[in-house]
Amino acid sequence: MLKINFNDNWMIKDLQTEKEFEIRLPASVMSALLDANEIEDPFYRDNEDLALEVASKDYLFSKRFEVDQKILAHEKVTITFHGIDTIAEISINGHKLATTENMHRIYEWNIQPFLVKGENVLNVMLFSPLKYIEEKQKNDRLAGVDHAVDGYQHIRKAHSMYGWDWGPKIPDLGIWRDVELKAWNTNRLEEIHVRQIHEANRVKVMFNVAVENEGDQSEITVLLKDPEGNMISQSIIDRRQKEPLIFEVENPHLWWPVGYGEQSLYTIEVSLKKDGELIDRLTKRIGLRTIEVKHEPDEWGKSFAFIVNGYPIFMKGANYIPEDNILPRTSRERTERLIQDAVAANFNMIRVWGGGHYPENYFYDLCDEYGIIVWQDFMFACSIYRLTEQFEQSVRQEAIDQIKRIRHHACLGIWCGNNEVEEAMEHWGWPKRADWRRDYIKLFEIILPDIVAEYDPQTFYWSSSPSSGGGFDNPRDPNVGDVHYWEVWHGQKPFTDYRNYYFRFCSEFGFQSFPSMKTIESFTKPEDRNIFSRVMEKHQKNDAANGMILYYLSENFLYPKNFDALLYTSQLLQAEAIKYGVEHWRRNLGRCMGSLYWQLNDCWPVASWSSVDYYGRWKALHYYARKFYDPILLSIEEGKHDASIYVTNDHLEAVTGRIEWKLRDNQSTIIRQGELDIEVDALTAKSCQYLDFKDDLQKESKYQTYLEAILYIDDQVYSSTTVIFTKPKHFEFLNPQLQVTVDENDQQWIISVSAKAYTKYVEIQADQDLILSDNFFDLSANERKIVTVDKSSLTKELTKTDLEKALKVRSVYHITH
Ligand code: BMA
Repeated sequence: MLKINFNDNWMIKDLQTEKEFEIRLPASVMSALLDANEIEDPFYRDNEDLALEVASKDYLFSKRFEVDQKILAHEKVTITFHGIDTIAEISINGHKLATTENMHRIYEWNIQPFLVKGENVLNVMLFSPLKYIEEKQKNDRLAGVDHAVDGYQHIRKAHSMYGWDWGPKIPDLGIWRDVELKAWNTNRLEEIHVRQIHEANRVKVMFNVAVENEGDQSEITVLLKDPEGNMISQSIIDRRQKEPLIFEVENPHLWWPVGYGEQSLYTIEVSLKKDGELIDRLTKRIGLRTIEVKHEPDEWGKSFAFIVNGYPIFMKGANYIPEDNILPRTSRERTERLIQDAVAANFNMIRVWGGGHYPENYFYDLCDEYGIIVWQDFMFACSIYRLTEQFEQSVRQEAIDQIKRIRHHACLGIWCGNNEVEEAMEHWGWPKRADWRRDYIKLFEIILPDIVAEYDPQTFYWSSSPSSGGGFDNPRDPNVGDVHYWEVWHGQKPFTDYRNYYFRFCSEFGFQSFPSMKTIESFTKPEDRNIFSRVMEKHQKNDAANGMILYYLSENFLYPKNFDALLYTSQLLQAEAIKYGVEHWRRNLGRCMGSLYWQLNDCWPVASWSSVDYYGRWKALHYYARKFYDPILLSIEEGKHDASIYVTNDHLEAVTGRIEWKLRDNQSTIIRQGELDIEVDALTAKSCQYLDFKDDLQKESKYQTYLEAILYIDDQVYSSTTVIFTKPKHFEFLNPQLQVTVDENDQQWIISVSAKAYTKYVEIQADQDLILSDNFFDLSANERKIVTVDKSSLTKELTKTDLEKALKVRSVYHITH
């Protein structure tokens, strides 16, 4: 088979102005106009407003290409569009091939009959995605969220491109994935479906291979290579047999999520031969593993637990949204950095949220390689969908396209029908219309599970997130299935409210913060730097959020001295809130089996729930996540006058160690102390020590006393934590007089920080972005905290003096001083 990448030499034409620009795919109207300096960066200040005008027009994408006799001689010549965004008419040399209306589909057409020798013209007319939904919504008003352009749910296009409560309204148009030309004769490989049967020390790998022309007797060979690249089995498929081909792999190298073992990947190569000549080949990488979801009645309700290779594993991670609102700006490098950030923060799961788009192949490749399990939503979120015949056809085919593309990946853990549609229909005050409910049940509880059962029967299907199993049966039940918990934040409940629930799996909960000053500088002028300014409000998409941040601020911290201190404090609030929930659920490991906070990343520079901002900068929450998702978590559940020290062990082996605890005053003088040896079984959380401090936490001392706990493993400090017994705003923090020194070895910068008094949330900053081994940490007086930076992670070389000069430190005391 001849395959030609068709991304080069395209033109885009604005049909109103008749202006034309050269482009290379993937490309969008916004990216092309930006590259041609025709528009200003829509992410800067309030430029977003221009985008709706751009998106209200139609554009022509076209490509002229030469075809020679060699190509024309093939029986079939097809053109494959891996992603068209969205409403389009495709034609070749004036012959209309098709119209499209689903960005999530992969389209292919035979163009052989229309090709001519010499120059050919391929046209893709892209029509305004705004006009399209306006029309549809006029005829059939469907409920949805109000922060997106009205009617967005009528089109199969990433909802969040129309705006979300963290996303700009930039409903771009384009050809967002590769285009390929393929030419072949007789036959070709269509697809391969792999299933696995795990037995003691053996995996049976079953293959089903489909070819385009089943009547043709070309020879199909399947070959399996182990993770080192050695061939372990090879066989020719007997085409007369309908049974799948089975390879038995003895002593398999299993694939594990990160932290549990290797991410071993086997390779399958399928080749198609005609009269001894290779005519097509297909390669896939798979992992040998089982991932099941246990959803069974138990003493608390009904579980929701991921069982990987037989072990119940607590899922730790966050929700993933599109990485950029302007799709061609994304890249493998950016995605890899984000996944490395996830791994650095001890994630083992990422949930691909249903209001965006299905990620690129490299996203799943990277998750395979790094050991991140993917919770995959189908792309439906927070809305009613009308199952017209055309819509149903379109989403059926979309599901089939995407399942076939993704199903072989080791990382794929679950298919989920939608985000929050069942919950919205029950609890968001929408009319309970029978036609809406009928279409919901049909799509999410009949059509999609049937398609998953047919095309990927080994992956668990869950109808909605959150859900208790479907059928509008109390989707918010805290004891059944998964839960999205938003009472902290949207409901203005205190952080402590998380402790009232023992969810089986919390797949969403979140808290907003502002990004760092550097990120804000990227889209503002100095005069915009006030959170209520027009520009800052443009970059805050949740109307209630600034008020919410200020409310929680008033509950927890002193009033910040300036804008930068406010940004810093907002990140502390976010980090503390999420830590409160996660530590509690991990202390209840077994009953609760997963925590995915909202949200990992941003699609533009904005105030949001993310822990990593648009530029990849870690907020305080991401450093906190690294600690609260540590596989061995030391945590303190503090009461008014008492505390329990817990250790949660996510490893498959028991852990032994020693805990030291010290009750100290604000100058870190020890009031009481103790130590204990601990042993915590595999996959268990244990309350190791209960401490009663009624006598120590008297009227005044309550505001000056903190508890510190240190966990030693193999006589080395493994981690430490502190708690106070009042809100930070009421604690009498003294001036810590932070001292910083810098040292280096070949690989690392070694920064050491010390304080003259107890302080919290010590942040180290520099001009250059640094990813530190720890940040936003607590510090007792006269104790040295060592933080390292890998030199290889820096974008610019630094000398010791440069770094010493550039370093800035602050802590809770500096919110007001
Ligand atoms: C959840 C998500 C998103 C939203 C977020 C914050 O419900 O599913 O729709 O962005 O809350 O409000």
